[in-house]
Amino acid sequence: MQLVGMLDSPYVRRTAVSLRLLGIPFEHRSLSVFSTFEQFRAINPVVKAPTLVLDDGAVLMDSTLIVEYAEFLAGRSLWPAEAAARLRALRLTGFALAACEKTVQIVYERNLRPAEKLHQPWVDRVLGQLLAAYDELEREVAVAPWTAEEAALTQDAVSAAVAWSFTQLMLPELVAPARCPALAAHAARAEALPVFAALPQL
Ligand SMILES: N[C@@H](CCC(=O)N[C@@H](CS)C(=O)NCC(=O)O)C(=O)O
Repeated sequence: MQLVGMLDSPYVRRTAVSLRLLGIPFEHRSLSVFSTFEQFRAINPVVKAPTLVLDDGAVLMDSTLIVEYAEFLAGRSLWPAEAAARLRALRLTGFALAACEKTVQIVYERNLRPAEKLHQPWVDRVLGQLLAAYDELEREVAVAPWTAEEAALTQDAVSAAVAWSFTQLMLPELVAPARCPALAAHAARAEALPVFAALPQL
């Protein structure tokens, strides 16, 4: 199987980290949806990263769907088994994915739109949503931090660390670590783990 997309995409990175944690072997093809658009389009006409290319040539996109398929293949999951813990992990992953999406929207607004066409009310709205997602995550993680053990990483712990590192890479001036100390500490611990270090965002 090939995982196509660059690791500076939080969606590609959470997928790659999840596949490794699940023990699913894959070849990583670091193609960009921008600088190698045509090459990417030849693989997936929709040009979305991540894209998983299966051994029979079938193509699957969307990080959550790829991880779901990988969990099916692995016969195990990165979600907690117990109901309350599962719900919490799903809720926190939702915040992490929203933080990824809002970071990407601000980056695209800045990098893809001509400066004179930038619509500041939209950027302000998205930034408010981004900060709300991180504030919610911080509130929860400060009370109940995740384990720092690689073998015990759950999907919410993976996605929150990937999201935080991505936002710090792309928009460090908009979300200060001092605003979310527990989350920043979690991300630092995760980035030091072999599975994260083997799949750096840069
Ligand atoms: N919900 C998707 C989001 C994937 C996504 O938006 N990826 C970005 C890269 S970070 C992308 O493909 N951008 C190109 C585009 O949307 O045209 C997922 O979880 O995989």
